[in-house]
Amino acid sequence: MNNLRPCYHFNSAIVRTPSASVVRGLRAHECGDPDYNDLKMEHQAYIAALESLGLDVTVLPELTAFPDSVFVEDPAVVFSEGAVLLRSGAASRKGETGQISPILHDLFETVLELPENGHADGGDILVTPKSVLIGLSQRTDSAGATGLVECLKILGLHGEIVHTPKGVLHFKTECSLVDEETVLVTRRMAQTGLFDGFRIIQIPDGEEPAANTVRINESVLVSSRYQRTIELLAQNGYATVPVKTSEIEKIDAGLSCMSLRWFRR
Ligand code: CIR
Repeated sequence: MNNLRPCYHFNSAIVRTPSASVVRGLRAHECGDPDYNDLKMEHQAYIAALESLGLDVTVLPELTAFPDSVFVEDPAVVFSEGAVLLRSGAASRKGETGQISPILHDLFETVLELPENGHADGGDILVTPKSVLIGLSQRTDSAGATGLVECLKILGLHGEIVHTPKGVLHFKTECSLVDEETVLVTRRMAQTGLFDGFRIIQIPDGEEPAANTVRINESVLVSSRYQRTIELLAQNGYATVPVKTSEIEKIDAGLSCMSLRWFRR
């Protein structure tokens, strides 16, 4: 990337207030609906954590018609260089792109769009210092990934298409970048070999959902549910900010999916 700042140096974020309809959010396995009030509290604590790390947070209004719209990471991807509007591979989420478009046009000079035949979710995009990894998945197809690589080129960034392991919702469901040369990954993700050039910290078995952390400036946001992962990160020298995720996890979500983050010049 043509970018000398670490790719986790952020000063801005966008989030969206969860609507009561979030309890009908998509999920791969049924483990009960989330409790709306508890989920709202988790979301407020998440915003407070972003602000405590120095981010200026734009909070968008709730959208009843889109139960999963609290997961703003999926309909777009943003960089200091510009934003790209994506198109979800999940039918009920396609309309979220049009809903996030106006604020991106307000905040970014350059806003690009995927070609019409492609699908891609932001949850499949992992930004690393050398390239933007795009995981093919149930939500991101090769037309979408190829279109995204073209958009990234226009922004001066390099995209690389990889395969999300079968059965994993999004590429980032099981991995995150914790510093410029280190990733936190599940055993399944480590075995793909995709991160062979990185130092790998492997999630303790049984704590797989903890892999979706977010490095922001000097800290790592991590789910407070996974004590062994928090200890592992601390042993490796990372400052952690634990955030509750009990309710959002019921609809297959982790920490990265609830915000778009970038460094605003
Ligand atoms: C979905 O299935 O689309 C939502 N229930 C969860 C989205 C999580 N998004 C993400 O990790 N980027």
